[in-house]
Amino acid sequence: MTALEAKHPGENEYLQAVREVLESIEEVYNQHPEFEKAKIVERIVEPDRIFTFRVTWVDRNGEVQTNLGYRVQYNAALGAYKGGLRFHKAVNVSMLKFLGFEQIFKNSLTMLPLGGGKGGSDFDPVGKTDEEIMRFCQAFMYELWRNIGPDQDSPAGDVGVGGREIGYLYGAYKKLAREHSTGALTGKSYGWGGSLIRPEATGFGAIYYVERMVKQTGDKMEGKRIALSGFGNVAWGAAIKATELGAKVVALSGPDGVCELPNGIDKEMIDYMLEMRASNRNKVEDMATKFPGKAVFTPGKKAWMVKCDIACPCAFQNELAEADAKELIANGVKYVAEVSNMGCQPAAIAAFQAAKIPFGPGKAVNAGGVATSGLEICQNAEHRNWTAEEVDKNLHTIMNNIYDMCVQYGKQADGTINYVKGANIAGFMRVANAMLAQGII
Ligand code: 2IT
Repeated sequence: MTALEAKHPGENEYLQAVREVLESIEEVYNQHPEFEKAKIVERIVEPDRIFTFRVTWVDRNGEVQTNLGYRVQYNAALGAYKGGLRFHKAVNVSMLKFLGFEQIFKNSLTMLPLGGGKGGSDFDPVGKTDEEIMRFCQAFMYELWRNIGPDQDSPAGDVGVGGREIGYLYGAYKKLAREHSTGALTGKSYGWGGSLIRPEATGFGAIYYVERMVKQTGDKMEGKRIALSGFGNVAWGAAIKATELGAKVVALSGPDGVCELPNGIDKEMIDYMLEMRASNRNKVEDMATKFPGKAVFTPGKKAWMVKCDIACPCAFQNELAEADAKELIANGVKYVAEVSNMGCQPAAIAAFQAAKIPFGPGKAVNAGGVATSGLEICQNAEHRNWTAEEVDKNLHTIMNNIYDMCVQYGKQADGTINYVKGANIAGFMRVANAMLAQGII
């Protein structure tokens, strides 16, 4: 870590993600001198390569805009690079390196043949028109198309990139590459290569994992109050599945504040989340304006002020701080599961673990998204569309398997489960063994 900090000063998210993994695997790693000999850790922390490129496009006023685009191809020991694209004004190399690093182990946990990658741009979708988004996606693909493909690197969505953006990106890719390689991008719409359940998959998978965490303690989902942060694709899928299992979604949030939902969320409100996302306004207050009384807006506050049994960050890295953890604990939270990547700050995780509150880490909890991207690639390769039931059944099996591996590797002497440790060791071992078998490359 000292060497890495000196080599990559100021890359705080990246260093945070690496530190968490190295601390978790240290003991197991040291039992494998062959890993040490092949310098697996020194190699795995550095991406295979990073592409950085200029993206120039014309906005609605005819003005020329310039953004930066990136693709981090991190590790291909298990398969072609796979991971989302993030469009957000704060995107930089450190953020994409942390996301790409996490993706290696997450993809490993799915047991599918997926390497790790991530990409994106500092393009800010907030307030943009549909045409501006299309032109930006096309300009982004002018640069990226040569470096992706079903057997090379397959991007998907992340924050700021959903079905609409994937459609524009795929259209541009196909035109430039002159081939219909559907597996070059996932998260496509149904009808031209997309998979049923992919939009819901991150949220559904997360709730399948949470359900196991709850059952582990002899408890049940029914009647549980669950606070979600964000209101995007991930929170949407989690809200559907949590409601279906009889839990009550009591909070959603946005950069502008929190909406408390005293009676839980209903179908109309869940559908409205999609409109809120499509509007590019990025304001959760719109929910309270649309459903007065059913959603009560408080500006400037986070979802964690709302009393709940289960807390699920679904928005952005480091969104849940130590003070939030203390407030949740004081309000009686029973389970915490990260659905966003690295949603909790290290001190918040330490606070939950010290209070003996089961804590599920993002790379295990949210792996259903990329797992279903893997299933989309399978369907593309065999020129077939699976039914929703078939996809959901596969997703559920994968999440159960991930949960079981976390328990296997994370069981502590006192009988409690350290899910962070379990996920990191299980994810790491598969990649490390593959790297070892494939030689020094
Ligand atoms: O963080 C993630 O796992 C994603 N944004 C989804 C990646 C993917 O390739 O589906």
